[in-house]
Amino acid sequence: MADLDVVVVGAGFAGIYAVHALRSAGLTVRAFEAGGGIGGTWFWNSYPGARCDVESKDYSFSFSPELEQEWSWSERYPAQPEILRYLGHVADRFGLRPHIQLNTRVTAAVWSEDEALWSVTTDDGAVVTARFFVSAVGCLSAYQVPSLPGLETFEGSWYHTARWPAEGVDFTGKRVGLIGTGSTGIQVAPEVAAVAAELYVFQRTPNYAVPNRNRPWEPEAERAFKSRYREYRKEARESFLGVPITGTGRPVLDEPPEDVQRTFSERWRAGGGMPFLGAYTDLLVDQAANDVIAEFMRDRIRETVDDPAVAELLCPRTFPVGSKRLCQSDDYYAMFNRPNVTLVDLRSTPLSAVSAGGLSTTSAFYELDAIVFATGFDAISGALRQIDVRGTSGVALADQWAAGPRAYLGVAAAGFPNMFIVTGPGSPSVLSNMALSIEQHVEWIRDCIGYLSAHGYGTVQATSDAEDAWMAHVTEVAYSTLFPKADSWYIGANIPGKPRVFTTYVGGVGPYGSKCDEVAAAGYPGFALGVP
Ligand code: N01
Repeated sequence: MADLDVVVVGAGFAGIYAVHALRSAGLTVRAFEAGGGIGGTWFWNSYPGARCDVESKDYSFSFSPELEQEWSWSERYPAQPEILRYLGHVADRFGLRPHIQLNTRVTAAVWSEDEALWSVTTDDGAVVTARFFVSAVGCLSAYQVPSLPGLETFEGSWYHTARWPAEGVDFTGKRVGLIGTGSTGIQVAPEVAAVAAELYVFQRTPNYAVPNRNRPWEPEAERAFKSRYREYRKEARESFLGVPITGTGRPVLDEPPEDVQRTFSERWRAGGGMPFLGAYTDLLVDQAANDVIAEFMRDRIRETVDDPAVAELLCPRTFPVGSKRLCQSDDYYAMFNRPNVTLVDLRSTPLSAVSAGGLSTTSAFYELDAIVFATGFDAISGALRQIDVRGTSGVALADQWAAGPRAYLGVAAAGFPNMFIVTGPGSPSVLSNMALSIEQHVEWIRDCIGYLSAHGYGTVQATSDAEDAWMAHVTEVAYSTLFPKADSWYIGANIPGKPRVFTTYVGGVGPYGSKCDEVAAAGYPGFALGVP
């Protein structure tokens, strides 16, 4: 007899909702969270400037119409402290905290075939057993610090943005080096530049950023919007990205150039990546179409940055727009006009070493008081691979995923009975509105467990054939787009030695949800169901 029905790993958006949904279904649940607070990504990434690039009205739970009505977001794009407050409110409102054990890292999870249960070990040495094991570890949790020779000799302070000190960092008057110009680096840079004596931005690959045009959510607009929230949520679930977007519905290459400029300019003025990239139907599938939006964006960089040489270095050229996460910032490019900001091009002069006083490239030495690493994550599979997960016959998940992470419908790995992965490899996850995708997955998992009980089954596991077929479909859809052209974390290219496999489903949130619903309605074809 297991101690619990379900062990959940993680207490971010996914873990919080899993605890609520599974408990509401009558199951006994405990979540383990490595952090000292709930919030996951939004607990750890408390660096200055951290803000979601999905609008607050979308990036929030939809499961409770009351919650939806009573919570008021202050801004169009929510900042990290507000999201953390929101998640705290959800945990309190639904009485979830007693079921979440903080400061506890799951180190191993082993399936026992004889007993049909998972034994889950935590870093305090405790072992708990459960019928089901639900990973809610998140797609962007295993952070990466590059191995720079001499880092241990640095006499200043260094930080990774995904482990930001809760008390904050005062960079006033400091000489700061920032490594990394992805979504995170682009957010943190202007905040540091505003107070630091000097900011050196060490750029390996320039990135595309669209304006946020962030603004307060005025009470009147909020009231009007909330009067049709339910309808809007339904549209979101059926949409392509988990956010209803209105595009022109036409290919950019069929449009007169002046119409294209007008459309892009309007969307640029309105702000936000999704409506901008969703303006035309061919932008993410046709390189020639993508070249049009890329040149529009490079023109905006050139007109913003005063020094033409710096502007050219900031112009991305090596990957299609949108094939890496489109960054959002109102201040990033203009920041390079400040006298205390220097762009260092690592393509022509790579980093060579860190020493007591600062950072060296192959051509210069930069004296620094602090280094900020915004160098990203071992995404999608990294956090789960850090746990010693063993399925049927003791097979390690890390070995099974040696050629790349995989899961049937992005939720269940073959050979790992009664284990579910919220927004796992093969689901729309990071290329969708995560809040919505998390809800969809958790509800599907809850219903699957409910089906097993109702029909006298005790175990469920994806078959290898179903997993193979699904991942082949995921790959086929991905390779009909421009996504695989980028050396991105989506494809594992940012981690030395990681297999280059594109595992996010880009066939659309709506179609994906329908497929999951069909599988459930048909009695779970592609899964082997077993009696206890
Ligand atoms: O990480 P990244 P991130 N030497 O992997 C550079 C989400 N997010 O934390 O491109 C020098 O994108 C690396 O350079 P290169 C969002 O989904 C969302 O910024 O590999 N540089 C790159 O510039 C996002 O996509 C929000 O050449 C090194 C950077 O570090 C995801 O999180 C905000 C290096 C890493 O960029 C990850 O974003 C923040 C080295 N050795 C994050 N190693 C919003 O919602 C790496 N780099 C707005």
